[in-house]
Amino acid sequence: MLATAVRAQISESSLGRWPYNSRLFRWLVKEFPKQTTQITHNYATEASIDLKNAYKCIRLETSPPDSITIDKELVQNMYKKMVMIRRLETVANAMYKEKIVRGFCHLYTGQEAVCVGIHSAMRPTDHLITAYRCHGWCYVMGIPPLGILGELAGRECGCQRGKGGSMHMYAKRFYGGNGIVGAQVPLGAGIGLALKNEAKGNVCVALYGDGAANQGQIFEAYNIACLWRLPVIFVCENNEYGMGTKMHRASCSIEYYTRGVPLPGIYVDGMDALAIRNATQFAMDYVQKNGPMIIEAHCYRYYGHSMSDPGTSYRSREEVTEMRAKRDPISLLKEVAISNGFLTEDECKKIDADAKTELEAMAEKVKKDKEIKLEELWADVYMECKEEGVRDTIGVRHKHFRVGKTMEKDHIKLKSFKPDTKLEPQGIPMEIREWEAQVEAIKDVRNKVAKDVDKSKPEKK
Ligand SMILES: Cc1ncc(C[n+]2csc(CCOP(=O)(O)OP(=O)(O)O)c2C)c(N)n1
Ligand SMILES: [Mg+2]
Repeated sequence: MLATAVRAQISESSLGRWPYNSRLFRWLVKEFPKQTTQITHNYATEASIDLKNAYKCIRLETSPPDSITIDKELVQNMYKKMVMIRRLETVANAMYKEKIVRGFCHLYTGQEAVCVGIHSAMRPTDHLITAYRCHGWCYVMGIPPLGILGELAGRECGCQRGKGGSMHMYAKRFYGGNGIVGAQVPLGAGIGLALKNEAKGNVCVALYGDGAANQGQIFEAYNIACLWRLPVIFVCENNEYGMGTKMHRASCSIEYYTRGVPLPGIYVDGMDALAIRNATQFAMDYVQKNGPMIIEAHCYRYYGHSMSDPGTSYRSREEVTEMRAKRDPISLLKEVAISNGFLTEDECKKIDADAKTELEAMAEKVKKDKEIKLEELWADVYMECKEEGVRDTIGVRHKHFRVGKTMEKDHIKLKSFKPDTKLEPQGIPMEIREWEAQVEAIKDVRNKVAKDVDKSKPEKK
């Protein structure tokens, strides 16, 4: 009976691949994990996944493809990263409760698909800037977990030698970790300006939350980025809550992807890492040719705003439980991986167990590490010191010196600071074309009226 059902499923697919989203197939995988994974394992090297309902688009003539071709390496990679981030946050949470991490700590749990999906579509030369909920981003942008945990605990092994803490971690082409809500968005536009000027075709991803989405500086950044056609993808990580406020109570429109007139926008299911990957790939191509666009990734945060917030006074426990049960991004990708024969249930368990062991060992290492010495506090302030000593240090002007490896030098190579002809709009969007046409029409009318007035004037004798 099982074999017949499975065979029927295989022949149902025109490509001879598993239609992972059919209800019967999901049921088979759930009921007979061993048998189905054995069978699927012999088949899959590649699979096509249907993403028809994952997007909504605005002000776009084309939209992201409604399917994605995936292979074993890609899915395994993405899955491992998501599990690693989940475990990283579990360890950070425990370290906070043990008072090893102090101060702020904003967990990313529940939003793993957003950073792993977006990062999987970025090239190694692209740039990224985000807000304070940054641990997942730090990891995908190349900070090793020990550097993240060490930084949270303020220890020497931290990626900023313990001087930055939770919200201030940086890496090559990764500009943090920013604690001032929304401030990273204009900074992201600035990075985009530098990239446009550098003219190597690189892109900046600038992220912000639904709670930041109503700030004026967001719209100012949209405006200048659109005017100068900057290669920036503005990503609203809509996790449905600000610090303690549901999105509906803070925003007159919760359709964040539509709100950047005349910027185009894509809404994507932020719990589906593959849909996010597809949307980002589309946006990467778009922004290089046309200038900025918005992606709204609709996700959900499982914990409170920060460690001091239990996260249950403005939402019910049932809501969180339901989201975890029905929309968990790791479970969703796991289902795809297993049903397409890219991973088995046992392999998934091993990935999780390995991540847990690895991170717990790192936590122990962090606990044994020490803080930097007091004299080092004003070291590594600048990448390159242009002045004599560290500016604005109280009393004595401290000498600049380097201790940490800090970041490898990888500046954007600016050609000129002037917004010159290279910044001229390339593909002018429809709204601007229409507006320019109207301006021309008004000019014509004015000229015509002026001529008529001239003609009607009596000639001077
Ligand atoms: C300019 C500024 N205003 C207020 C705050 C306080 N604050 C910290 S987080 C936050 C809510 C942000 O919510 P959202 O952007 O949705 O991010 P999320 O916490 O959901 O990741 C606020 C108001 C701040 N840090 N900076
Ligand atoms: Mg939010």
